Amino acid sequence: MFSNKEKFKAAFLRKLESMYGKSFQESTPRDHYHTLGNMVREYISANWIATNERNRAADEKQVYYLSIEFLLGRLLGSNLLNLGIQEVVEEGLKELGLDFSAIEEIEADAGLGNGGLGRLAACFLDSLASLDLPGHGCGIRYKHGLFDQKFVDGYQVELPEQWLRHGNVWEVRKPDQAVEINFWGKVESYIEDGKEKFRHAKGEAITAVPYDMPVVGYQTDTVNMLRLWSAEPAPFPTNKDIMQYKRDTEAVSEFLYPDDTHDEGKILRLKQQYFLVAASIGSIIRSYRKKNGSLIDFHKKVTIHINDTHPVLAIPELMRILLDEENMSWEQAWEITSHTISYTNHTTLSEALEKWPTNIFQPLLPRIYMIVEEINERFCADLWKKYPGQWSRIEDMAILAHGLVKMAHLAVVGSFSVNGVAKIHTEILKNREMRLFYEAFPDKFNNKTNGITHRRWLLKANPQLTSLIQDTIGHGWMKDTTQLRQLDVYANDSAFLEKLDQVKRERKQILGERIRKQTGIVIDSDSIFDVQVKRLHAYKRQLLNVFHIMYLYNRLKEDSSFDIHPRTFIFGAKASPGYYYAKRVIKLINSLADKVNNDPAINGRLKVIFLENYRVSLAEDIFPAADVSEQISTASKEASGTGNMKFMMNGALTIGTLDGANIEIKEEVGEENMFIFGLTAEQVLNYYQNGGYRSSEYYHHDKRIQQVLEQLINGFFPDVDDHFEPIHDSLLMQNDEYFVLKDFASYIDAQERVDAAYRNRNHWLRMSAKNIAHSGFFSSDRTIRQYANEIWGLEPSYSKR
Ligand code: 26V
Repeated sequence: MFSNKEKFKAAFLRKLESMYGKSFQESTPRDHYHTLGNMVREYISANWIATNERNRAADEKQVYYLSIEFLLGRLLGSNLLNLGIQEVVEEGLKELGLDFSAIEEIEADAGLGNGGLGRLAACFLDSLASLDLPGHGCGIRYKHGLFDQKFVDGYQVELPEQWLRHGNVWEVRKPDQAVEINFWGKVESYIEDGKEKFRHAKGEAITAVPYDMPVVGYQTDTVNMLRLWSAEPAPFPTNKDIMQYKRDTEAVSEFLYPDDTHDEGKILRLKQQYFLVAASIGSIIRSYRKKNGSLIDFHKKVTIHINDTHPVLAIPELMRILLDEENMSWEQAWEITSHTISYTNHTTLSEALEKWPTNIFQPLLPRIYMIVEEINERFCADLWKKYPGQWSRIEDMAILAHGLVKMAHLAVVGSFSVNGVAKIHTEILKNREMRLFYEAFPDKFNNKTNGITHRRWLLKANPQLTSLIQDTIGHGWMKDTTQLRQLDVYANDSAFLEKLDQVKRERKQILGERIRKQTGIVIDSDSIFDVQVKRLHAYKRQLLNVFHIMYLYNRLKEDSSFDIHPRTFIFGAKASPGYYYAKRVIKLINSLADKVNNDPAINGRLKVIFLENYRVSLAEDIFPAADVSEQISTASKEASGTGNMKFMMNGALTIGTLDGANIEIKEEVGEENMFIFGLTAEQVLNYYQNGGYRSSEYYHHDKRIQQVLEQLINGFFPDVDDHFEPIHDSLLMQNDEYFVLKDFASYIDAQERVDAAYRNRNHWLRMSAKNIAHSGFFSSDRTIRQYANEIWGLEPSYSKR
């Protein structure tokens, strides 16, 4: 039905009529979206079945990527692209008088994630399938994804997200493959064949129902699986009030937790974590048993990768099954488990490290807790042999200590591989945060620098740039992004640079139009588009960006001859609902936007745009339009960053600290093609360790800082009484934990270099071309190949087209 336009049009009209019983004339864009979505899903299903069958029949190892978040965004466009039927569909629809992009807009983003960690999982799925690797996602089908953000008087307001309101064309519910999961209850011991055994009894059962979504590889027949679990009442007697039981059950998969830093220790979150793990492992083992019978070789055929510590209960859960259901000895069960699990750490922020109070953990998961206790006892006994007498070392490494279960310790102890997500992050793990573990198990630790799928973030998001690259160097780079290097020589080719300029201009106009529609504000496409889009966090330092804008504003007001190239500062950021400091920064950006955009003296030389509800689909319009990429975290704090890579691939120039993957961007493209500033990680960590920073000195010695800080509290922002006082105080009274004042001068200096560079149009375009040419390393295909070869031991197994 997609082999040519005519067939497509006929099939589309037939499908529309059969689905809706309406004529084409009466149909709505939503009907068109659902019709097309269903056609595409049906088209996928033959390969989906074939891939599943191949997996069942073949003896290859399978990887299951367990993640509490999958931030997928929209799937229609990316599926069409990967299937290679985008053109037929777009042209066919056009002949029917329909506009594909309007139809695409109907699809709700699948926003089942907070930010970097969830989006990384989505990019990895795309790469796994595109590289023909047998790797599948396991997650939770949250009824409500990350909240929708609105601004009311400049303040963030959160609304429940509703992605399933009109159904999800990509999913298939599989009630026959449901798994029962038990919470609460108690552990009973009994004797069988002369051996003491345990079972979890009198618990409260809930049913996990899988919804499967196809993950389509690019130009290949491989279609992998993303299995998302939904919580439903189990058909078993309960002594609870039936309505209460139903509510409690469904609550487990109702909401994504909107925090990505603070470990709140909420019981519902622990329930979600065990729910994901027990359902996923239950179904993995069921299909493994069907094929192989015994689980003796499980670790040779299956790797379970845990995305951060959220699914770390996979370790005791697998132990439980091997011990209680398979009757294995502890040693045998441990051998299998600890060779099955691999783990990625995504942050060194201490407030994000999960630690569960045992008085919450034990009653909810009594058998799992017992197993964790035994893992801990045996681990500590081994340490005692290795480090006799070193009590404090052992105490620091224990999994259970001071009434807490330390999830990161459990993850390191129970897995065969521990990786960080950028070189510097892995070094900080090895030498600081996890030093004791690195000393004990040096071979487990490795680095896998993050990547992004160039298919969504370049081919799909930026067809204009894609065509230009294709016209210039052909299409080999689409399968092997290192070939983007062939663009290097064109960085000196003025005809190429001219076209690159055209592409950027067009994308800036598209974004400008979207901004005008959304906010009513008209922006200048000839201005520098200076963009910071990411979650709002103190360590990401949106505040530093704000202070630069305030400084420019002050200069322009004071000195009419102050000359800058016009700039449009674009922000997108959600703050966790309970993170009051971050919410104040949101209000500050909005207040600044009001001030700057409405001041006639500024005469359009500065504009500040804060786009509501930053999400994947909006991001796809932002990255291609950016000139400047703001990656300005306090060095050592941003594990990797992945937005930095999306900007680079779309030809934006980075202004950034030597943090996370910025360092590797510098290695790839060269310092001369970006704008580096600020303290290094080493300097920051030394200050934390030894003291010696006094923020007030910077306040007293730098008039620019003084002025900006005063403006937070002196009525400069008239609509806010004392609202920015906590920001002011965090910088002066609390000694500026994130070194905003310390890095201010160096940042301003780097921004002056940006301004100067942009004024030399050819020079700028050359740098932009260099960034694109050297971005190939950051494709998640490279990252996933490394995971497959160096951690999972996977081979691409399927036929290629
Ligand atoms: C952490 C926590 C802590 C407990 C409460 C709930 C919760 C939910 C999510 C998270 C994940 C935070 C870690 C994270 O997102 N890290 C980001 O991972 C990106 C992908 O590796 C990386 O590029 C970013 O630098 C890193 O901040």
